[in-house]
Amino acid sequence: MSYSLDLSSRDALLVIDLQNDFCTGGALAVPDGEAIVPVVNRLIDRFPHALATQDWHPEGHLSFASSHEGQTPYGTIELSYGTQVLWPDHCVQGHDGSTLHKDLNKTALELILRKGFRKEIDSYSAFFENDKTTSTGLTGYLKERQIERVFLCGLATDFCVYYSAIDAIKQGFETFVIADACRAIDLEGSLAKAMTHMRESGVEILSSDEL
Ligand code: VGL
Ligand code: ZN
Repeated sequence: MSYSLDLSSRDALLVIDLQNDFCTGGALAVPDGEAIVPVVNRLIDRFPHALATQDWHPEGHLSFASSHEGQTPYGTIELSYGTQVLWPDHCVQGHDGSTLHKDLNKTALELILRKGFRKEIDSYSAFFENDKTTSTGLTGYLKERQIERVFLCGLATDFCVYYSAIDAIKQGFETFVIADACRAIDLEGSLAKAMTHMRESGVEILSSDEL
C-alpha cells in the first residue's frame, strides 16, 4: 500500500473527545460517533505519536443547560467571553460518560489531556478554553517535543475538532483534519460553517486512506 503523506517523528495524531457521552446512548450523542473507533485505532497504529483529549466537566458546569434557570439544551446564552451553546449535562468528571470509549486503543496514547474542568469556562479547543486566552498547555507540550504537524480526528467535527484545528493553525502547526475519522453534531448548519472556516484558515481536510 502506498500513502500520499509520509509521516515522521514530527507528526502527531490528536484524538479529540472519543468518550462515551458522545457515542450512541451517551448524554450528548453524536450520530454514529462510535463508528470512528476502528478508523482511529488504525491511525493510532500508523502515527509515531498519538495523544487524546478528554472533555472533563465538574458537576454544575456553566455549559450545562441545567446550570441556568429556564434554559434547555441546545439553546444559547451570552457570557463574558461570547455566545455559549448550552448542552445536556455531559462528560462529568469521574462518571462513566466521561470515560474514553472502551474499544479505543489507549495503550499507545502518549498524553491524555483533560479540558473543560474550570466550572466557569467551557473548552472546546484542545489548545485554549472558550475565553480564547486560558491555555491548556498543549502548544508548549507539542513544541517542546518538536511536533510540527498535527492530525485531528474524533468528536465532534463541528465543535471540539473544529475549534482545536483553528487554534492549531493559529499556533503555527501544519494542521490536518481526517474527515472520515470524525463525526459531527451539526447544530443549525454548524458542520458546513466549520468545514468552510477550516478550509479558509488553511486546515487541510483529508481521508484516512491517504495515511
Ligand atoms: C463537545 C460540546 C460540548 C465536543 C464538548 O467534544 O465537540 N461538544 N462539549
Ligand atoms: Zn463539553
